[in-house]
Amino acid sequence: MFEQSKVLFEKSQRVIPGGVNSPVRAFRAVGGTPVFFRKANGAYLWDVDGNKYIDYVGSWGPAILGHAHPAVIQAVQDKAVDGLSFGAPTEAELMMAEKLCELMPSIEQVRLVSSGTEATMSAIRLARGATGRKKIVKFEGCYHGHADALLVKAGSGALTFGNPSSAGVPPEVAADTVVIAYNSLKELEDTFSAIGGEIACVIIEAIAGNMNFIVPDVSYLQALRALCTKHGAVLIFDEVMTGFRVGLHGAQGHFGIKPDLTTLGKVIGGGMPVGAFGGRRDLMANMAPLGGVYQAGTLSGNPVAVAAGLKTLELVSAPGFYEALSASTQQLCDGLMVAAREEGETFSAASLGGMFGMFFAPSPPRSYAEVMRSDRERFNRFFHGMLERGVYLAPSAFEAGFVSKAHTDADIAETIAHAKATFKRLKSG
Ligand code: KE4
Repeated sequence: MFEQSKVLFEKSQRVIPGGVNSPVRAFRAVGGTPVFFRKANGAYLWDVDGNKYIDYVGSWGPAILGHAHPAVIQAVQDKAVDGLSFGAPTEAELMMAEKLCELMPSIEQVRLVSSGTEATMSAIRLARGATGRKKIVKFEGCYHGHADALLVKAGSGALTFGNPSSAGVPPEVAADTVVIAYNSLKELEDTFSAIGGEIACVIIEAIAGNMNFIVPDVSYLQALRALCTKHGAVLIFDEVMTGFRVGLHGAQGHFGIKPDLTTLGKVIGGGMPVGAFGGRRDLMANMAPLGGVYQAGTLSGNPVAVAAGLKTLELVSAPGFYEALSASTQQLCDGLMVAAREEGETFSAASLGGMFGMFFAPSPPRSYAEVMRSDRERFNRFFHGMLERGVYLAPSAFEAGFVSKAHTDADIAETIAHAKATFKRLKSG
């Protein structure tokens, strides 16, 4: 079934570390050989062995319209023939900036970059430059890309400095990153009581999609907002994943909470490399060439990538888009839970907008610790059972899943039928 993928993976490992350009793709978490894909269209993927899959990764979020949407492809082609990159201002990036300010009211000014990592790295630097403070606060289980200051895991105690979660991150860099438990009001309050005046920013996934899927209590986020305001810390919502995925105005629109800065990626590029960070005008005024915080990029605001993003944002703005997407995502989760119950499987699922989480646990986790208690071995067996039946899930128990507008009721029903067969197979050991 995966012969060609095996051949290509063996060759790739000779010239690419681990055979992949991003670690999660290597299937290390689930075992087995990563699948090499040749083509994607709508809700479907085809691998190099000709196997077809219903896709619930969607390139980790960007493919919200379905892959290779004709209007997006046309927009890319139309723009590409006029030049791929100028390294100079273009009207396209102006239009993207205006659209982001329109759809994300907390964003008064925005800078385009080429990835989510660049967006969060720049937002952290801006917060430190604007406040003159060094400390940043992040949450265990949240991922914000691979900038040094964010590759940090919790220290021995919640309030002690962080430790690098990657080789190559100097301890003195990690020392200024405090990592605390997600959705824990007490740890939040204790942290601000202890070091509130030293905190440059708090960066959070307002809906966590990198420890599978957790929607925190709105009261928790409201408390976070109030504490940042009280102590003069910049509140950064990392909406690289949730932006235009959970709704037209992101997680901040869902919760009605205004962060000081927002980072974006994925959907705003429609599958092409676009990231962005933006927010309060007084903060953004610190960015070079206006102010002293430096950030740059050869391909920032690339007109071809922006054309894909603009067309994507135009199409997700259609009336009823998110209502329909939310309904099909919830239909998937409900069907998976019914199938699991019928097979006596301890399983739960939850969704918001076009993203969802699945857990081999009695109910959706509310914290990183609870996520870690779910049965990842059972997930891994489920993952492979579904893969063999033609359903492509994220190759890790700690990733969220994504539904696109292209997923039909028939696709959802077929997925649920495959899940029922897979649960039955799991039961037989
Ligand atoms: P990129 O640099 O990968 O474009 O974005 C980093 C990033 C920042 N913030 C959040 C909330 C993110 O989810 C991400 C990237 N997400 C992962 C999937 N969990 C990308 C997949 C990968 O690393 O290959």
